[in-house]
Amino acid sequence: MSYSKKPLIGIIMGSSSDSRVMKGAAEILDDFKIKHEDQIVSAHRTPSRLSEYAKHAEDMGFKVIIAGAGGAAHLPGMIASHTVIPVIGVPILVYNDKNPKKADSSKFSAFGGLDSLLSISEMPSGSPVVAVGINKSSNAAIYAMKILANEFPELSKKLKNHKSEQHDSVLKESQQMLKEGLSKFASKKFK
Ligand code: RP5
Repeated sequence: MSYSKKPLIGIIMGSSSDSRVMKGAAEILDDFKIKHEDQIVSAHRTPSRLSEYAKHAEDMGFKVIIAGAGGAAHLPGMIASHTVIPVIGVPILVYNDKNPKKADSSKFSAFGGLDSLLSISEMPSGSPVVAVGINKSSNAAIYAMKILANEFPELSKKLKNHKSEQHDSVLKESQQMLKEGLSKFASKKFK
């Protein structure tokens, strides 16, 4: 089942470095057969693309934009300031290994992703962006589908099934733990 012939969700990220985290959003949307369009838009390396992308998103009829960025993470907020399409920000713990010659310390954000989380969630009044947890791109995808589900009752049904699958899987694990005892259960699960 596909809800629309064209993508209704735009996924953007500030750098190819972010793709390893952002693919989590694509994977869950693919599971639910929701079309999405994916691009790299860097707020500081390609600033002119910000307004171009916002216009493109509106022309495409996107219902939600998922925007991931690390460090100063101004991409989600800047996109939100150019459009009324809801933007879900994914704060990314920067991990850059594009240049293997760099010292290890420069691969990670000095602030462990808190920098991106605060940059995204602390948008000044008037231009809101919602933020999921650090690196939680799959939650951004689920949240985006909840927005779409207002228009597509079948998607709403699928999301309810997803919830009950989560319920059943916890129940199954709990029964297993009850049967085996905690020590055996944990050592089998995390060998
Ligand atoms: C941000 O800078 C990007 O979103 C990325 O998380 C971070 C590092 O980018 P690269 O230097 O790895 O391209 O703009």
